[in-house]
Amino acid sequence: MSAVRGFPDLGRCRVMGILNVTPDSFSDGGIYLDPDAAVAHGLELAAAGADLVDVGGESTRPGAQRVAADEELARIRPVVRALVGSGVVVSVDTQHASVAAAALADGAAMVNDVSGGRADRAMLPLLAGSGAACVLMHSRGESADMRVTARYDDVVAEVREELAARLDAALAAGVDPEAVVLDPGIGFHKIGAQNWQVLGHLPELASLGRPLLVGTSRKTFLGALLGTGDGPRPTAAREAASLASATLAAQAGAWCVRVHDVRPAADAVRVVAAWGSA
Ligand code: PMM
Repeated sequence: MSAVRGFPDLGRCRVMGILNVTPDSFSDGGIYLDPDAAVAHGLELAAAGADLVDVGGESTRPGAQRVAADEELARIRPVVRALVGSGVVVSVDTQHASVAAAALADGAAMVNDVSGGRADRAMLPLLAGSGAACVLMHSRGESADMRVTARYDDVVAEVREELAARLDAALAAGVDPEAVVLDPGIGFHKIGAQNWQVLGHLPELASLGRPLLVGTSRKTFLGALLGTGDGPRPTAAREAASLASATLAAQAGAWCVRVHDVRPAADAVRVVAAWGSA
């Protein structure tokens, strides 16, 4: 697997713990809006085995309102500073270059942009200038309307092509290829079976030559899989499916899995590594 600048090879898939400092994220919205609660949870994630903690101040769930950069920064800044000060490796989940720049100045190690550098034209130049590691995720446009954006003839080929275009744009802006992690963006402009098709073909995306981050934790397609006549399985009851999918992503060669429940995932990635090692 290719190395990622600033991240030593651990001989296993990494675990990224999710910390949403938002009022409206789909699974943990509102719980960690208070900075003290957010910092305490970030420290818990790290103690549970998160290799990095992903701090986000803007919900990306379908239909969520965009948040102004200053509001987003006000939410995350005390949290990023406190976690970095405690030795936690922090990534910042933002589509705003100014928020990314402030978090990097505060010691964040990575920028996680769900727009893959599309949303803010200053993002790729910032990444190039800072040399920071980054996740470029696949998504399409700003529209929350999946009926418009989740149309594919061949979802695997098109996600691969569109990720390749984001990687090319990053390199053209001067981003170090060794700094880039790619992410298929599970649940972003992909519905139902499209997510399973992408997950079943991760090696085709890895053939772009960069490590992959995969985020399935508690997402709607798992709720749909496990649903009954009463509707989808509720978010809080998707933990086993989240763990199974993170385990399989690690087994398929993912560089990192992004999860809410860190301890079981941290155990699982170690089992995957040991399984292949003897
Ligand atoms: N998913 C969410 C937010 N940020 N970032 C990356 N790189 N990959 C993802 O799959 C991803 C993300 C939405 O989930 P959340 O509300 O649980 O954070």
